[in-house]
Formats: sequence, structure tokens, C-alpha cells
Amino acid sequence: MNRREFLRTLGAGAAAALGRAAAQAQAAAPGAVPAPAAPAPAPAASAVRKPNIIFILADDLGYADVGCYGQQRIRTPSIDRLAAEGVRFTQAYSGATVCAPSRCSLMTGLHGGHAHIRGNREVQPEGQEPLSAESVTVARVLKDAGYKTACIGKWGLGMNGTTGDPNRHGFDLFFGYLCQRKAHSYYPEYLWRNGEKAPLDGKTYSHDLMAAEALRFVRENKDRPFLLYLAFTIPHGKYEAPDAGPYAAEPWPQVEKTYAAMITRMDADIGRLMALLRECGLDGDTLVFFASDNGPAKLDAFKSAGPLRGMKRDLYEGGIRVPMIARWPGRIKAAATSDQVWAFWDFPATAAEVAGAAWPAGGDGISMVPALLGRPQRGHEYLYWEFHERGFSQAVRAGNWKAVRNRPSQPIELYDLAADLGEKNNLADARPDVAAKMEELLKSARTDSPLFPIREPPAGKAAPARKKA
Ligand SMILES: [Ca+2]
Repeated sequence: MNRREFLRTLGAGAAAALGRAAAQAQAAAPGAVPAPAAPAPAPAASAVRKPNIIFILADDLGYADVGCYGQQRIRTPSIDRLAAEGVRFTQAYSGATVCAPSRCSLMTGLHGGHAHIRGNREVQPEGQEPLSAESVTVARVLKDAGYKTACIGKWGLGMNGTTGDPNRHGFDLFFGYLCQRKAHSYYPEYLWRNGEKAPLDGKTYSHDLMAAEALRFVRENKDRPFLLYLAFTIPHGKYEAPDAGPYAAEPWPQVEKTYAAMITRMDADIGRLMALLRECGLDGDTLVFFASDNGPAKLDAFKSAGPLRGMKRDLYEGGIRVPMIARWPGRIKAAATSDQVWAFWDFPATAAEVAGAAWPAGGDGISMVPALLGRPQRGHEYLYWEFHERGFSQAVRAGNWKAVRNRPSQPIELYDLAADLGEKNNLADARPDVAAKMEELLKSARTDSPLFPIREPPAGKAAPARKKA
């Protein structure tokens, strides 16, 4: 049985993953292998200039931490406006359930079963496991296509001078935290600018510097195509903000005021960035994404994961399903909602198509340009994640079936996301046929990594039985 036949035996759920149009094609011709949707012509082809691309990434922001995804208490008018002017995806996924591997997927187009970086692997005294020299990044491909490229914010994929240096991976400009551990303080002694330490006084809120740098980069490059990967550190802990913003008078615990103020502060900076695009006449020439790198970290107070189970470090939906908004006036229909299933490893192929460039074959991603433009979209056969803390855990989604295995020696849990978004009703015993097939996917979706070996949790540390976020 080949992969396609195998997936077909998973039934209607798998068809759903193929995208609505492809699923219809499959229904119309039973037994036929659905042809991939013809790639949409690159929007850049007819444009005077190649479109700019801005990817705004929040850090540990939950699926429901912003208003347009159901948040009631934290004010996010600018992000909500992005959604009102663009498309809001309800089934988009991060690359992983923690920072570094999620960002590796976003940059390289590989999911966690194939990526070089599959976990937060720390390097002392500063930094994380670096991207390999041969890793192909979206920045490299766009730079080669004539783009000016910047990463502003948190990198986490290798220090300056290593194979993971962002300046060696296609970024003309890097400004921010190379090491994600250092980003745990919002008042650092220094940030990095293109491999040089930029000293600070320890009293300056680093987010404000990164927001200002983003505006400067856009202004300086308004006359040529650019890629801006704006990896804000908000709302990752520790929870620090210069003030409580509009929440100062709320009768909330201080940590909640701070958390909300951080998100609202970031939201205001996103508003300033959008205003600058309008001021520079770049609105119609700029595709803007907004997403988060993984689920919420700690706080239950804001119901940050909404109806989803789990949080950061879980492979339940709350750990990996993230807000994803795309705005491109004149191209993307305003106030649209899409249930297209896609993930961070689709971003490089998507950006390459927008830029009129070729993304190298062999990755895990699919260009989501058709979905962005409201056209028929070829979907994924399945999505795969793995996680290497607390032992080794895995998850796969095929159609509406979702399987999670929290440690190698445990049986899988099986959920039907269409009927059970909160992953409460384990159907592994009721549907052994589906469970067995999902188990095959958990094996075949990955290659072994010497850096990130499969292992049981250390003795005495049980696999996650975490409370709901
Ligand atoms: Ca994160």
C-alpha cells in the first residue's frame, strides 16, 4: 500500500486534509489520486515590484490570547484589524511546542521529524544548537531573489560565528537576541547587531528597541523588496513591562496586568508598523503574517489556549495550534476566515512563490499562496511534530484524526478533532484500525537524529500529566 492509498483508508478525515477542492475532486472520481492543485501564478509575476513580506512572530502567545481568536480581557486592536483586513486561519500550526525547533521549521521548511534542530539544545555560555551550514533558509532564497532581508528580535538558532549565525543564512541585518535564554530578560545588558554586541544600560525595554528597528528597516528599504522576520519576544516570561498600560486600574494580580500590558504594547507596535506601510504607500505591496511560535506558557488567567487542550510543551492542540493571520490588501480578501490546515514549515515555500523564487524540492512544506488568495489549495497528507524534553513525544494529524504519544513505551492516544477539539475522548481502543495507521505515520514521518535521540523520560519523571492551560 502506498502512502496515498494508506491515507485514503483513513477515510473522510484524510480527505479533509487534502483541502476542500482536492477533496471534492477525490469524491468525484473515487479511487483517483487527487492531482495537486495547479500552482497559482506567482503574484510577483505581473507586479511592478516584488511584494515585501513581513512575518511577525510572537513568543508563547496562546491561540486565544488575542481578541480575534476569542480573548475577552487583553486588548489587541491592531492584531484584530489585521484579521479584519486579511484572512484569519483557524487551523494553522507552529513548527514545534517550544521556541528553537519551531523557528527552525519556519526558516527551513522542515518539520520536526526532518529538521536539524528539534529541541531547545542549550550551548554555554550563550546560545543554542546552531543551524547546520547546509541548511537552506527562506532568507537565503529571498536574498538570492533580490530581497533585502532582516531578522529583528529573537533568533535562537545559533550564535554569531557559528554555522547558525543569521548573517550566514541570508539575513543582511540581524538585531536582537541571538540566544533565546538571554531573552528571558527584557532589560538586557546588550543585544546583538550583525555579530557585534550593542551595549545597553540595562534599563531599556528591549522590545521597544526591536520595534523601532523594524520601523527603521522598513523606512530604509521602502523602495526595494524586503523580507522582515520580526520575532518579538512578547509575551514570553519573565513577565516584565515598563508599565501596566490600560490595565493599571484593573483589580487583577500584578502578573496578569503585566502579561496583558506586554501583549497590548506589542499590538500597538504592530499598529505603528501598519501605519508606516500605509504612509510609505506599501500596503498593497506587502504581505504581512502574524503568528506565535508555540502555545501559552503559564497563565490560566486569560484562558490563553481557548478551547484547546494543553499548553507549551504539550503536543495537544494547545501547544501547537497558533493564531495565524495574513494581510495583503488587494490580494487577500478582507475579513476572511480559513480552516486550511497548514504549518510553519509551509512558510518558506509560500514566501518563495510570492517572491517569484524557487524553493528547493525535498522539504516538507507546500506553498499556501492559493489558500491565502482564496483559491483551491492542495493540503497536507499529514502534519507531524515531535518533542524531546521529558523523554520523547510525538503527534501526527491526518485529516481530522490526531494521534499523540507522550512517551515511546506508551500506546498512542487518538482523537477526532472534528468532534472533539478539546482532545478529551481517546478513541484508540474504539478505532484500532485508525490507531494502527497513525502509528505507522509516527514511524515513517521521521528520520533519526543523533542530536535528538529517542529516549524514555528520566527515571522518576513521569510523562506529562499536565493540568490544562
Ligand atoms: Ca516560544
